[in-house]
Amino acid sequence: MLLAWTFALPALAEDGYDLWLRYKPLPEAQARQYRELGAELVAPVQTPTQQAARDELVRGLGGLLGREPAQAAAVRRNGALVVGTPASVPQLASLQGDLEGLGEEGYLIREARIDGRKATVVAANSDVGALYGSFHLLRLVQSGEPLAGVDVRESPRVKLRVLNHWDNLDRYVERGYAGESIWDWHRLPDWLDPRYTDYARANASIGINGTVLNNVNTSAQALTPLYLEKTAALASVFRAYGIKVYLSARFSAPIEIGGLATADPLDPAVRQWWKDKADEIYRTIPDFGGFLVKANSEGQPGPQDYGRNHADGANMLAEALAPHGGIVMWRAFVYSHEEPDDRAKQAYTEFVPHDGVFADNVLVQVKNGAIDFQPREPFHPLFGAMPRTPLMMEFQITKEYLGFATHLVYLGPMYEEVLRADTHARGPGSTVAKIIDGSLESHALTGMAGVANIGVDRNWSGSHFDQANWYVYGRMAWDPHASAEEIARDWARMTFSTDPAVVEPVVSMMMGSHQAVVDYMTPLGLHHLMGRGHHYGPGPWVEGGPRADWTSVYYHRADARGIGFDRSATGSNAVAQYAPPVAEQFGSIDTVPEDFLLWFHHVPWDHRMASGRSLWDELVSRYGRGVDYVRGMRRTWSTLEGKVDQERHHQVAVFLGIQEKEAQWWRDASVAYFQTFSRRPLPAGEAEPPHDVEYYKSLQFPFAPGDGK
Ligand code: GCW
Repeated sequence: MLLAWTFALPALAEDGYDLWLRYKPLPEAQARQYRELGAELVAPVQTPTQQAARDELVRGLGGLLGREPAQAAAVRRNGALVVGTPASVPQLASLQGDLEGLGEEGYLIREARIDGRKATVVAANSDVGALYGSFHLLRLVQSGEPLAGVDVRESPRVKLRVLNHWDNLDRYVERGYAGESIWDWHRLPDWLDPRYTDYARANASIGINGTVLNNVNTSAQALTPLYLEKTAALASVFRAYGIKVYLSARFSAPIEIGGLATADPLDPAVRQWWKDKADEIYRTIPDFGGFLVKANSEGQPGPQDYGRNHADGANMLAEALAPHGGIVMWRAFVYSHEEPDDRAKQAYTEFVPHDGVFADNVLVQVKNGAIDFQPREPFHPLFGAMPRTPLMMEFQITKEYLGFATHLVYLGPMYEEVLRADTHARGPGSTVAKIIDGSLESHALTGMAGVANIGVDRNWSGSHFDQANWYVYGRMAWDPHASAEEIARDWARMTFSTDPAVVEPVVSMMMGSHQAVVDYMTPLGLHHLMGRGHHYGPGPWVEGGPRADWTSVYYHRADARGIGFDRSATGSNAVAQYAPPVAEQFGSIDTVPEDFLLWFHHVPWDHRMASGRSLWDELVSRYGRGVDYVRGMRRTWSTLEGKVDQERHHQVAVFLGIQEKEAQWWRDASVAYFQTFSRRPLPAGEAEPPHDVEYYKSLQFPFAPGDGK
């Protein structure tokens, strides 16, 4: 009895806190191959980063293989693990030449002879490179990959790989679905929650090297001495893991906390204030990363308040940070109250004229699409349109528009779709990935940002599968050319099991899940149809209110004739912002991919689709297809009962049930609503929505999580 109870305990501990770094014992058949590797570890501990790498290896190999490796200064037996740089481990000096070209953060993993014996080596030019390599090695072992003949050579293709936390100082997380902020500001700087270290470990394991701690809609308080001291405390935890801290800067801070009468970027007193502020920050945090700025967007202050432009604003901050090596990430998510034109065009209109004018330490941070993290958007027309400015990708990891944390939606395929899109900026093959990694226009300063989905929930991300989105974001920031499917496989192996009977069904569920959410929420290029404010649930009927482009009717434009936003030459002509071959493809109803049909065109209800169906029939069938996919995921997941620990299995199963209900609700409400325009019957075999539109409109969710405040 007692024995059974003791054995039952570890299953209870699977609450998701350990993320993909679970290090549970490998099945004996897999563990056997690592016996020698796990016996002896040569890894220095002279610096905090070296210590972090060795701690991780001891923890990881100890957990996976059932015993901690013995630590040694020299290799005494075959098969040992040797980790470090030529400077920290003299035996690695012979690898100096091979390390060339790997840069500050790269590493190699291979077999080599050390001290006359065969060893597995993780070698790098810097401690942080060795830390990244250690995590990679652990991933191989976690996945049961054979190490015989291992030959890994990795270095990041993007320089700044950053999380953006939309966390307020009162711990409220805007668009957060995983509980309140993990930054316990009130108890900082003294109380360093152990969670901060685990956060840093998780990020370092996927190569994330920066974090913006506060919301882009920020209070200027974040820049006061009180908060800088707290930020410095977090930086002191993250430093060992190669992670720099950044802060969102409120453009009007010189007024609010500086006592000045203006924040005009050309005013000498304002410029001096920012220089002094930067000096103060770097006295407190010598390796501070820089500022992220949301200016003149959704009511935030900015240079345009003073008749100046984005470059004036960004360059002023850049000048203050430059002496310290800091950078400015200036967001292109702008749309003004006055601008009556198609919202999708505004960022391009405001930014392209300033190409080449931004200071060297400025990146312009562009959301993946021109509207706002919709379930599917065509790539943002700014990609390819500002060759002389480093453009940083902004992806959303938190699922503001994709079902919050309860829907199982793996974002890897969406990130991949955007990164692989061809802008044709310099002829065919000018992918977004090549703009982000700087290779297309030879930019050395490159970056990717992901809006974090992290909160105090035990499982960090609000659901077990949302951890995969944090994971894939990091891996794609490291390598924007990487494959979403391979990353899903790595994640599933580390997170659930190395058993292919678990991994393959899980990967297949994940890979189709993005298309499914597009289908049941916004098929065929529809967008921005969610509930007002909180963005929970369907709201295709949303109209009125302060501005047209915060409604749904502005975007879908359904009428008796058809549906969709005409952005072709006969409409807003947003297509003209793309390079000519793309503009041509998107601009014609005959050549636009069906996935973007209603994004770019107002299409008659009886338009013939590739399937042979009318647009109306196709639309209804896409909605149904999305719901069916969720049903399929439920079935697949139920077959994994007993193969995945009970606690996590149960929560995923329940969440899939919520997802199915909500997918059905999206489908029913949308079909009922659009039918009032199409006035057509549902295609054969499609169920009538159980309620009329008035019912769906009447549903209210005043306390849905994550709304902006
Ligand atoms: O996606 C929208 C969100 C806002 C957010 C804004 C932005 C932080 O609804 O909550 O504000 O975009 O990206 O600035």
